[in-house]
Amino acid sequence: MKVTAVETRSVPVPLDEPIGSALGTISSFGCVLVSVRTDGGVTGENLIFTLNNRRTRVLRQMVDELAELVIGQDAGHIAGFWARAWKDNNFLGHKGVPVMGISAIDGALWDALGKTAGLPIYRLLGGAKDRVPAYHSGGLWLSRSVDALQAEARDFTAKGFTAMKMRVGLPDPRVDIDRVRAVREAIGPDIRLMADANQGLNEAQAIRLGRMLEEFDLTWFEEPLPAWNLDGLARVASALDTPIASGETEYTRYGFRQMIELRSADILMPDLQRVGGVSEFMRVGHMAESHDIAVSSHLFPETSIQVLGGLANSNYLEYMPWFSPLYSETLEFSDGQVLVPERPGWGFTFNQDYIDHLTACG
Ligand code: SMN
Ligand code: MG
Repeated sequence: MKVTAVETRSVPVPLDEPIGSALGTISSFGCVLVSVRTDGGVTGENLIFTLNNRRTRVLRQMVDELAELVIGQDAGHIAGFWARAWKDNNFLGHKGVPVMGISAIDGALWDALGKTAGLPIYRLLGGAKDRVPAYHSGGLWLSRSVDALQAEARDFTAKGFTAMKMRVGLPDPRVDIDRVRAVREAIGPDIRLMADANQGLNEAQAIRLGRMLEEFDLTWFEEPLPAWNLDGLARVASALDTPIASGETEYTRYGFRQMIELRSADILMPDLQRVGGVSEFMRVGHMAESHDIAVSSHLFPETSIQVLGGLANSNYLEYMPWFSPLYSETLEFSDGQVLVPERPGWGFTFNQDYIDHLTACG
């Protein structure tokens, strides 16, 4: 089966209200939808995005220009595409937009392979589990008041979530602590709580805040430092009892190899768009497995569920509802876990009517 065409489409996706994290304010996204067509009649789909719909054209152009490396080629030779694109991208570099372009096509090829085989991707990958614990990540933003944090946290538990993540990294650590205390009080001791500083701290601040946070029994303290400071992160990890989770801003097996060698984090959380797609997520996942390190996912719950279902060392799926309306199917939850879809490929297909509506509005 050969690839006949790669089609891309930019779709502006608004948020109901702007949200705040240490990364800045987010009020919308620019999604690039990718369709890889094959001569067998099967089409593989995938999605990558930018924050606030900025530089979406650059991202889309990268996918469009990588298409020549896959058109006319065997659609099932995904590792072959990956290696060709890696070499071809050398001059532009092996992080950032060039890798996102590879990820976009890689994921669409896996979806096409699954649809052709009539199997969900996680089974093509070997199949480790049919459900994965999930945490709610679509709230508890820095922009929320303490009352709103408590109400939102209670709402998540009422909806059946047994884990959730809040944002920290405000200029005054005492304010962060008051907010974490308020959420912990609202949810009680049995609900899992994570805190994400979104790279907003320096090493001294991270250790100080991390020590102040120890009493709240966090499941993890995420991305305390700028993503490039991997040795600093290792020092933070060794100074604290609370596990450190990081990796959403890291790229490929080479970046994660360094994180593992330096012991930068206790939990790795690759992002399908930045790590290099399904293929590279699995390489990183297995590398982590050989070091007894757990792997979580970052964003993209509809697609990440398939890679976490393929890894025995996966722990939490990040549930973020931002792109859910773009799909015709919905995630299925049971007792705080997400069931890995048994439908072919991702098990999620684009809802063309809604996408047409968003395009018309944007
Ligand atoms: C995050 C990622 C992207 C935008 C906002 C917040 C956050 C997460 O780091 O882990 O979800
Ligand atoms: Mg994060």
